[in-house]
Amino acid sequence: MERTFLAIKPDGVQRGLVGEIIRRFETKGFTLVGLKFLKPSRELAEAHYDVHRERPFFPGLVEFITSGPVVAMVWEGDGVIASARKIIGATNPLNAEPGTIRGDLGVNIGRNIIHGSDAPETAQNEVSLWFKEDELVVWQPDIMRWLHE
Ligand code: IDP
Repeated sequence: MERTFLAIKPDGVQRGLVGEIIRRFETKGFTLVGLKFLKPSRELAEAHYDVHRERPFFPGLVEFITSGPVVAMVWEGDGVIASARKIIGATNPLNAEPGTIRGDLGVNIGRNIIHGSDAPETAQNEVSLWFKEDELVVWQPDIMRWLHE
C-alpha cells in the first residue's frame, strides 16, 4: 500500500490548524499510520530539505522548520502521494486553488503550512528519515469496506 510523508510546519501548529489539516486527510479516506509531535533538529531539517541546500531560501527555511514544533505524519492509501499533493495545493499559497490547504489557509510561500512528499522515491526517503519502522502502525480501519468497492 502506498505511503506518503506529511508534516504540518511550525506556522500550521502555531496557528492552531492541526485539527483542520488532519481532518482533510481523514475525511478523504486515507489512513494515518504514523504520527509524532517534535521540534526538528537542525540536522533533520537540513537532511529533509537537502535538495534545496544551494537555494537562497535554504537558511531561512531551516531556521523556520526548526523554530517550533511540527506534526510529522505518515498516511497510507491508493494514490495517496499525488492525492495529498492536490489536497495541499501549489507551493505558493497565492497560486494555490481555493479548496486546497494552502489555497484556503495561507498567503506566503515561506509560510505555506504543510509539507507533502512529491513522488514515490522521496516519500520512501522521507518516511524513513522521520520514522523508525516500529513507529508505524499496520492496521485496517473498519470503515475500509465503505470507502472501497
Ligand atoms: P513543496 O513544499 O510544494 O514541495 P518545494 O519547491 O519543494 O515545494 O520547496 C520546499 C519548501 O521550500 C516550500 O514548501 C517552502 O516552504 C520553501 N520555499 C520554496 N521556495 C521558496 C521561496 O522562494 N521562498 C521561501 N521559501 C521557499
